[in-house]
Amino acid sequence: MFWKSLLSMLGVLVVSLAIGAACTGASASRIVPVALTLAELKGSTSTAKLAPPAEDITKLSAGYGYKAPGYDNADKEKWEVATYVFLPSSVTVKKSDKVNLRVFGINGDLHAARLLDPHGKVVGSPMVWNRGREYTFSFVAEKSGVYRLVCDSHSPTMEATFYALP
Ligand SMILES: [Cu+2]
Repeated sequence: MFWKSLLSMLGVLVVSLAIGAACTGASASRIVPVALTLAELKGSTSTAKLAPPAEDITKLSAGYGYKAPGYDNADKEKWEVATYVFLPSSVTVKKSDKVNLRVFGINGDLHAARLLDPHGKVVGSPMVWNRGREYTFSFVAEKSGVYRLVCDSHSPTMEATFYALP
């Protein structure tokens, strides 16, 4: 009799737990690992091949760099341009995904970054990333739309987008 009652109670408990889990509608969020690199792309040529830009390109974006002809004493004609980027610069996820980011700084001594949700609201705390360090942070894509990771030190060109699909 005791065992029969105990089994009956356990049966009710199991059914209750199953109904409870179904009613919460909670689905396990998918975890998306993303390794992000803070990088600087560079290009150079000589005045013999191509004239340097007529305007100061560093005024177009804080993310642009320029070294005028002669900056390199070994080559008086060489000039160089650069830009800071996030690599990769776009990632597609789904709404409710948890994005686990590992960020590593290759170039640029300092990157002041913040993550904006699809409505432009800052997600979490602003971050400061330095060269030669690895950082981790996570966010849940609670809304569908475009999340923007913006580096204010190299705005507007240093930006990564996370497209959260519905
Ligand atoms: Cu930056």
